[in-house]
Amino acid sequence: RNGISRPKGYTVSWHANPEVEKHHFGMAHPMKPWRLTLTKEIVMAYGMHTAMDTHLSRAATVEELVEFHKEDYIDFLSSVTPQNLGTNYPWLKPGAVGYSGPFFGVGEDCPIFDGLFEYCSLYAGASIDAARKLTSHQSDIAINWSGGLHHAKKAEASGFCYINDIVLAILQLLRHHPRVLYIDIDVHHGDGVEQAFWSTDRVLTLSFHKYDKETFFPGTGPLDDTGPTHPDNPGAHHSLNVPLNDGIDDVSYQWLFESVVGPCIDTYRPTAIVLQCGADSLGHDRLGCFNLNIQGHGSCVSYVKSFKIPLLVVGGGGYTPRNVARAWAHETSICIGADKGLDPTLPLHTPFRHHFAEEGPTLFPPLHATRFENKNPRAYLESVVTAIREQLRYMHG
Ligand code: V1P
Ligand code: CA
Ligand code: ZN
Repeated sequence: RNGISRPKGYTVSWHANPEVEKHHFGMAHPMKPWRLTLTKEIVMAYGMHTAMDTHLSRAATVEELVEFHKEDYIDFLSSVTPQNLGTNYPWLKPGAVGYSGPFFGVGEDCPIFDGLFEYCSLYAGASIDAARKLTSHQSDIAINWSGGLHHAKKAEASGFCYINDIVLAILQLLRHHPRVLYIDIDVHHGDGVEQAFWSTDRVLTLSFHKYDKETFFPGTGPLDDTGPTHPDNPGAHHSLNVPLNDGIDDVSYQWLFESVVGPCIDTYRPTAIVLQCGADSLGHDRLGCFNLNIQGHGSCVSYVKSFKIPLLVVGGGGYTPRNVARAWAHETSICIGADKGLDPTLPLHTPFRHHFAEEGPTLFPPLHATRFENKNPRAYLESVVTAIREQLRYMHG
């Protein structure tokens, strides 16, 4: 169907567990795990699952989670429920006073919902499995759209992220790979991953994001934050940040991405790459402020894939579910090399077709007039590229 067949000469694996999709952060919360159901429906409607090794992922074990996270934080995540929250953790009760116990980042952004630990351990297990498929040479590209939760810290949930599956996956890759490049195209700064590998030269982190210290979450990731610069720190110069303003479009973003990522790969020579594909950098995202189309976002995946380096692809943000599903389905097609042959009319039927009614059943809806004005002049983008190339010169001391 649709001319979909297994890619010749390489293997793509898909890691997912439908249990993840059933969890709810709460009605008003922008993170909707069911966007993964929508993604899978498009992928299957095109027949793309027949071109990949599909794996039902399992929950990460506590032993695996504590490779990065603090044990008391994992104890907390695995035992807290909406019902016992107020009783067992009185300091987390709204309005609690006079207690300075651990906070673990719980709150409006990171609520305690039913099945929280199952949700976390399943998306983390999928990223760990995906990384192991790469290290065992059973896959060339491994995909986990439920992962990419880049803000989680050692002992703190942050920005809708509880477990940092990316850090756990990179730790797996580092068992076999001398150098891992992490690239993050989510509209937010990949602060948790950057911080985790702040002190090593075996991971180069590179995040593209909207940056405004005062008004845009998480407020970190200016151009000159390249890692602790004291001379005996091997991690110095191994964090790269590309801060952007509102409204960047496909043409600018693609030029910028290739002008930055190309030299990073040439200089650092990674033996594995992790690409976080947060879809909140698309136009019309509920939280984002960029103007990328599905094609522009996907061109980042095509470019990274073209280097033929073992690749782990993960999801991340993305708050307009129908567009998240379009983007990640399109990017799945790029991974299996089917993007050129894909019919742009979504082959969807009820009950899923109605989710795409707003723009019609197309994979590539054009942006409409309500988009953000592009506040990234060419001269600004050129200055960023120059600065990054300058920073890369420090990398080998
Ligand atoms: O802006 C904030 C915090 C809460 N304020 C006190 C400052 N939080 C953001 C978090 C965005 C997280 C993005 C995660 C990712 O990078 C990876 C999965 O995409 C936030 C926003 C916002 N507009 O930035 N939280 C919420 N909106 C929110 C809205 C409704 C209900 C709960 C949270
Ligand atoms: Ca980013
Ligand atoms: Zn985001």
